[in-house]
Formats: sequence, C-alpha cells, structure tokens
Amino acid sequence: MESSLPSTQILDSGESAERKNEAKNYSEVMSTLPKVKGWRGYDYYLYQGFWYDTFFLEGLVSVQEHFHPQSTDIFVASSPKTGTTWLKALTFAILTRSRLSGSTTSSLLTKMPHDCVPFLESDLAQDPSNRDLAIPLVSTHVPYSCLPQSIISSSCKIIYICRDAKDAFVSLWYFLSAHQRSENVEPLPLEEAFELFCNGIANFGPYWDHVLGYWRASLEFPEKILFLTYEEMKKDTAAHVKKLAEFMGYSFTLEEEEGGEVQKIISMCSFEELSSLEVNKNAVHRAPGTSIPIQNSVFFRKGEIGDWANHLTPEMGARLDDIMEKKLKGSGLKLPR
Ligand code: PAP
Repeated sequence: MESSLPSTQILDSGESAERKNEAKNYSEVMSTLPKVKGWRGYDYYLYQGFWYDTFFLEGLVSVQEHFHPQSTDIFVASSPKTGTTWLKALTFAILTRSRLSGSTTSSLLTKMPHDCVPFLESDLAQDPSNRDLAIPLVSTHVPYSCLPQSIISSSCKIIYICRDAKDAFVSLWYFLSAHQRSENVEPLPLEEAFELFCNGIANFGPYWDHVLGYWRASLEFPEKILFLTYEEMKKDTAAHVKKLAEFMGYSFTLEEEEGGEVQKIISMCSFEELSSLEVNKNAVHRAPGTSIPIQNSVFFRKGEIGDWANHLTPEMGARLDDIMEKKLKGSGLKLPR
C-alpha cells in the first residue's frame, strides 16, 4: 500500500463529485489525485469521488472532454458485475428485432454482448468510431456524476441496473481472479478483495455511491433514467423486457406480443442460451486495460441470486449489508437480496 486504506470519510470528503469543466490533460489530472494499491496490484486513483485504475481513468478523462452522443443514443449503465452483459443483450435484441424478420440472424448468436454494444470509457475512448451508429446503444460503468456533461445535458435515455452488493462483489472477485490467472498472477485473496470493496475501492466504486447517483438521478428525471435491479429482472423478466422496450421507444406491438416476440428475446438473452453459444464458450475478448485476451466464458459464471453465501461468511455478508443499509439510508432505496 502506498497509503493506508482511505476511510469512508476520506472518500466522502475527497475529490468532490462536482464536475471540473476546464479541460485538463490526463497526466495533470493523475498527478494531483489520491492513490492506493487496489485490485490486481494496480494503482487506483480517486477522481471526482470514485476510484479508477489508470486505464479507466484515462478513458474517463478522455470521454469527459471529447465524447458527444447522438441525440438518439440510449446508455446502458451499471457498476461492474451487476448485470451489464444481460442488459446489453436484452436492449440490443429489443432494438434490432425488426431487422430479424426473415432469415437474418441476430449478432448476439455470433458476437458476445460486449462486442455488440460498445463501452464508452474503453471502446469509444480509444476510438470514437468504434461503433455502428445505426445502433444507438452505448454502455458505461461511469458513475452518474462523472458522466460527460454532453450526456447529462442531452435528452438521451439511460437504463441503469444494479444488484445486491454481496453478489456483485463475489462476481467481481471471480472475474478479476480469472484476469489475474490469465496474466499468470496469483489472484488476490477473497478476504483482501473484500476489505478493499468494503472501503469503496473497486473500479467505479464506492459501489453504494454508484447506485445512489443513478437512483437519485432516476427520481429527478424519471422520463430519462430507468432504474432496474438484477433480482427484479430475474423475478419477472417478461414485464421488464416490455418495460425496457417501452422506455427505449421500441414498444412491442400487439402482433409481436401475440406472436411470442417477448419470449423469443428472453430466451435468446437468457444465461443458459447465451452461455452455451460457441462464441461465449470458446472465443476470447480483449480485456480492457490489458493486451491479455480473456475468455468470453468468464462473463457467464452462474447468473444466480444469492451465490454470495457460497463464498462469504455470514459475518462478511452482514458487514456488507450493514454498510449498504447505512449508505442508502434516507434515499428511499432498498435493494432486493
Ligand atoms: P461486466 O460488468 O463485466 O460486464 P456483468 O455482465 O455486469 O459483468 O456481470 C456478470 C454477471 O452477470 C455474472 O454473474 P455471476 O458472477 O454472479 O454469475 C454473470 O454470470 C451474469 N450474467 C451474464 N449473462 C447473464 C444473463 N444472460 N442472464 C443473467 N445473468 C447473466
């Protein structure tokens, strides 16, 4: 550790989430920021109230300065490991379904969802032309308060998904452990990773502030921001797919509903279906921030609610629940477990 773990007070009073409008170049920004050794042994920087490794920080600073959405763009936002892949697949399938009449096959059958919907802070930061403009979908892990002003002040819609913090943590630990193994690095022990997470230190963390930012924005701009949870989507996927389509401006027609279109999309995007596709079983994805390829299969682990209990002790679970409860207190938000 270059400095001891910052307490939550330091997180709260550190770099404020207030946007800094003046253009700053990346190295100027980095040199002024608090930093710690975070996951994967990388330096993590506290920027505008959230933690980033150098790859994502560079990407964020770049898109804050340069990114401009199309007026029709829809953003799929999430903290890592909370349902991004599933939500990307569903929104992509909803948006492109009219092209699929006849014999056309969905790209979801041959490309992994991350390769169908580009990430703002990685794919588009590296190359803004890294997208098919005819598909107005962009995904992001960037917290609401750190989004480029061009997105905040646009009328673009944002769909946010979050998840029980314990399941998000376990999913993240597995994912980053897989990364470390592919880099021939010993994975960070679960207990150490948990300590970092409980101190808010993870890419785009603190987790609770990420959730709260989008929650509050969704209350303020309900017509612009749709707030979803992984657990509720699992419980009633059909209702959520219809809600998503309506929110996106791509409602299902009566004929489509009667013709089973909603169910077709649910099945195509289900964990079972996607994880059994050749592309998601055996192909590799270029991992953001590293040249090391990562198996697409690591994006499809279990897809279950409550798997945390197989990995965390009840005491660890209670500690994270307690943190979340305290942080969300007074917000009106209670995450399902
Ligand atoms: P990302 O942030 O790296 O894109 P993200 O897709 O948000 O990851 O989260 C991955 C989780 O979603 C995994 O959860 P688990 O580790 O608890 O299993 C993954 O299994 C789950 N997942 C992926 N695809 C689907 C899907 N189609 N339906 C439900 N869950 C899914």
